[in-house]
Amino acid sequence: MTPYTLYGAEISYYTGKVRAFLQWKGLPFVEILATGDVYRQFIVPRVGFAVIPVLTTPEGATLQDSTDIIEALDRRHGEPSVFPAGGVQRLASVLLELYGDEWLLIPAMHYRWHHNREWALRAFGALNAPEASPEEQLELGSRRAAPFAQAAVLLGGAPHMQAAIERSYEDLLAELNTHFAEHPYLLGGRPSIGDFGLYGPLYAHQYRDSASGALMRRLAPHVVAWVERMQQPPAPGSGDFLPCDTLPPTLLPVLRRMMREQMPVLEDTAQRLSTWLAEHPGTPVPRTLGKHGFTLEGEHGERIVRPYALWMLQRVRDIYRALKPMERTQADQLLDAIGGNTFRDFQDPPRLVRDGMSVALAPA
Ligand SMILES: N[C@@H](CCC(=O)N[C@@H](CS)C(=O)NCC(=O)O)C(=O)O
Repeated sequence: MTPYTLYGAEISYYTGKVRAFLQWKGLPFVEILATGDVYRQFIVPRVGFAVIPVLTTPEGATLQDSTDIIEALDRRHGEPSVFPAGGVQRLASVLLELYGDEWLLIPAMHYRWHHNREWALRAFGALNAPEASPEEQLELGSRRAAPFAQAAVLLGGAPHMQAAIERSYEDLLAELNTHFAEHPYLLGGRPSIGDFGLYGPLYAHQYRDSASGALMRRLAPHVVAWVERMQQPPAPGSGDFLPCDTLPPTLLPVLRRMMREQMPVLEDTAQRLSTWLAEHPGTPVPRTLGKHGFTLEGEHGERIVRPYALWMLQRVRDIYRALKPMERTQADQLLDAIGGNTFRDFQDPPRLVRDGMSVALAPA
């Protein structure tokens, strides 16, 4: 089979998500390091903006966005799928994909830029100019990484929030450590889309960045073992989700955390986007819509409003709405158990499509 080509990097959150999927699915691929030249000569001309990961198919089509890439390839290559057939498991797994993709950016960026800064600058320099000297790489990394380094604060990591971010992340590690002591993956013996979503931050930042990796090894050895299973799947394409659409009880604290931390922000984002759309008819939606407040571990911070997250939430809501009556009842019991009222009663904004790293109104 002609291979896929993945343009990405080891330090990249969403590249890790796609790479692990390709490996588990047993799809042949070659990975091309996204150096400065590769961005200039391939990524920007093909995609229109600078981003990784990008994937090209054997037929030469270009796909961008880890969520779309995985969905398209999973559909194309069929079973075994990373989307569970059982409705409750499917819902839980896409909720956790959304949590990993959009919310765990906060600790991932905070730890990278506030605890692993020089390490990360050197890694960015090495990526952009693999042949340069270490001093040149550090200097180049400092220039190239500036927007990413700023993002740590824009996403919510201002100094007064950092202790809360660390408390939340360390507690999440403890919850996942308990879970992975009993189960190889989130839903049993096979990775689901939720595993790939969590793996982005937990591999590319929290396992690989030097100080963060030491923290994970000290606090959560079972999470380390899961990261390594995801990195090198012992048996690609095999294993089963737990039978009868059940969720392991050890996953409930993680889902509760997601509902408590992220859902209020999504709710406010939806309100702001709906207002913005009404006030700016016909205008492309920017990547960020100002700032709003958020609460973590009882502390109040500010962060940029990201409409993109609502496109991911819309996919989750579509899955919830499409559940069969029996599954819907069980899903509602799950939502009761995890504090999921806001999700169940969500005031959906107008129908959206993804537009690069932002969203647009879906065509009528
Ligand atoms: N939602 C996108 C996010 C991709 C993304 O943010 N990639 C990062 C690297 S891990 C990037 O290239 N960011 C460029 C930017 O934020 O301008 C996905 O899932 O692929």
